[in-house]
Amino acid sequence: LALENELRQALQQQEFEVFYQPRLDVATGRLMGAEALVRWRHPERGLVDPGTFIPACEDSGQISKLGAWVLEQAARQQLHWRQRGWALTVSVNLSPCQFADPALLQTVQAIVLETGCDPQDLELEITESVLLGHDEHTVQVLNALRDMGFGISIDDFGTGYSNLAYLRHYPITVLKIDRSFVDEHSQARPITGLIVTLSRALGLRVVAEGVETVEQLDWLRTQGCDEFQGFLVSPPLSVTAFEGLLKACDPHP
Ligand code: G
Ligand code: G
Ligand code: MN
Ligand code: NA
Repeated sequence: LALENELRQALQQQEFEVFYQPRLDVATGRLMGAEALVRWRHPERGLVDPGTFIPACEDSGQISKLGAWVLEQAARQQLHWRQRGWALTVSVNLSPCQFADPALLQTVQAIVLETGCDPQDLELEITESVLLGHDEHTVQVLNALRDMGFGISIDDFGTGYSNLAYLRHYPITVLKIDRSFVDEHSQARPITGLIVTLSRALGLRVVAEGVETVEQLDWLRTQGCDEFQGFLVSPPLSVTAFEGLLKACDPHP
């Protein structure tokens, strides 16, 4: 309960901050986009990772509010960068709990109107668990988000449900390969080739996560993977640090 109150207060007192991890084209190394990842700048505990407070937000019914705040920040940031000549696709994580909220669509529509963002410049990351129920409500919400223009990616792809038939029932645009399949020491590495083949067959883009070494990147290139993110290039960065990277990539866009 203490953490619950603390989180509510943190939202009011603007203690949350959005970090961005760059996403690059595998073939050219060009900067294509960024994943928005929330952080909590706690007055005493410093920068707190989401792994500790996102579950608490989900359990206490505050994730819709926090999720909406992150989406709004990301939308404004995308517009700001676009106006300065950096055309980036910004992706935002949606918690499965946000799909249980009947107000999700209304909330997203209000953010689009308020910010004036173009949903085609944004991508919503969902997990396979969102698709498991296969309920009509989820299908309708995802179709509506896709119709608005949002890209829809499946995060941590390959770690959830093994029935791939569901992919055809949802308006998915991107598969994000879980980092466990990218690791050269993993027995599961051949799965990556399968996911790339699968995404080609379905007309989806494919993004590898957790790329930490040049060997992994070279290997992803041979697999025909489209984009990647990971510590090899950069961890998630504050806006200031991310803009430093933008200027280093292209000082006069
Ligand atoms: O950098 P990393 O520690 O940021 O993220 C840890 C986990 O927290 C990841 O699984 C990530 O998807 C999740 N996460 C980060 N930001 C958000 C967010 O804004 N919303 C949701 N639902 N999850 C997030
Ligand atoms: O579940 P999701 O994919 O949204 O989580 C993103 C998480 O992965 C964040 O915690 C982020 O900090 C972390 N991450 C990003 N790049 C790397 C990487 O190259 N290696 C590892 N181990 N974690 C990474
Ligand atoms: Mn993600
Ligand atoms: Na992921």
